[in-house]
Amino acid sequence: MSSQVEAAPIDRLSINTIRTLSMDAVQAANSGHPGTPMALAPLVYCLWQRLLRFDPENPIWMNRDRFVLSAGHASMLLYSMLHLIGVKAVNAKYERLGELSVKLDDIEHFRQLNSKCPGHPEYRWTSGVEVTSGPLGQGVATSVGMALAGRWLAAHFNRPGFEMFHYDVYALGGDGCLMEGISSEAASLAGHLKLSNLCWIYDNNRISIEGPTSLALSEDVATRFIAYGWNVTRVGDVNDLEMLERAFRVFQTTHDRPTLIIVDSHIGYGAPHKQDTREAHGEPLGEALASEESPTPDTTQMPPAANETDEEKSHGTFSSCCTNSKCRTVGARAV
Ligand SMILES: Cc1ncc(C[n+]2csc(CCOP(=O)(O)OP(=O)(O)O)c2C)c(N)n1
Repeated sequence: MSSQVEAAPIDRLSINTIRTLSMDAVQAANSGHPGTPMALAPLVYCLWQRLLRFDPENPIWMNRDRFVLSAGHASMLLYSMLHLIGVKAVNAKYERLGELSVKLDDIEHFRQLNSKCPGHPEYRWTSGVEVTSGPLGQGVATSVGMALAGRWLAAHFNRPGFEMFHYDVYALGGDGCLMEGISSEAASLAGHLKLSNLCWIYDNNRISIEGPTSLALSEDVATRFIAYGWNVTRVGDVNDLEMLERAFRVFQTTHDRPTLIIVDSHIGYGAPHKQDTREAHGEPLGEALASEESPTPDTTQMPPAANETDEEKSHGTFSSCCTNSKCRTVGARAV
């Protein structure tokens, strides 16, 4: 497996910041799902940083690309992104509030009453959340309707030389989402309608809530989606940003069918004893990774803060988080 150590320092720092912010929030709440945010941090980073057409100042811009976190239990993945890219808040009436959608204080109160970071994402409660998710399959299924709506808007309002609507919809789900019948029905319809503005990302981590997915799932997902009429592509290592970007570009240049990107990842990536285990799915990792029955975290997988370069220390968009004295995201990694 290639390592994200090959990524540029600023990319590496950004990805690890998403990871550690997510881990810390779950730890502070003593409840939640750290493993998938740790695994998929590179994926959301690549998508939001390199591809998504989205204005943090205006999260309700009508032609924005939509990102749907169908694996709603991994909500800290989304909250970390919304916080770090500085998405601004609008209220339920879509009035701009001029403040961050997800403040550090919200993350510190993850899963607590009134926090903008409830256990599962809620539409119109947290700006930047496009779909309420948590019931597995719901987000991916809804994304089909969103892609369909995009096509409808384009057909009704676009004029030659004046394209008002051409947005894409990305939905991220795991084994649980694809096990649910609703996702099969929705995928079939998307294939039938040739919704090429729709991209599903399947987190193929081989682990679910009870243990290995082999306990309950042995179908060939790729072949099933090919049968639905989808374009199917694969990224063998979620830490490979270039391969991820290439897969997303394939989606963007596919104009006759929806795309499924199957991404191999390791739940709880970097946790010395919990990576690739069901425990990483829905349990806090422990007060410090170092106390997790191991004297030291696996620093080959997550560079410690002590090794930060000057460039990393003075990073741009992510700096408001990492330099905040209340935030443990970088310091927590020091060993
Ligand atoms: C319809 C539905 N059934 C059950 C659950 C409870 N549940 C939450 S997460 C989960 C397992 C999801 O597994 P997977 O998609 O592989 O997520 P990962 O372990 O990779 O985070 C289950 C069964 C749910 N949220 N929705």
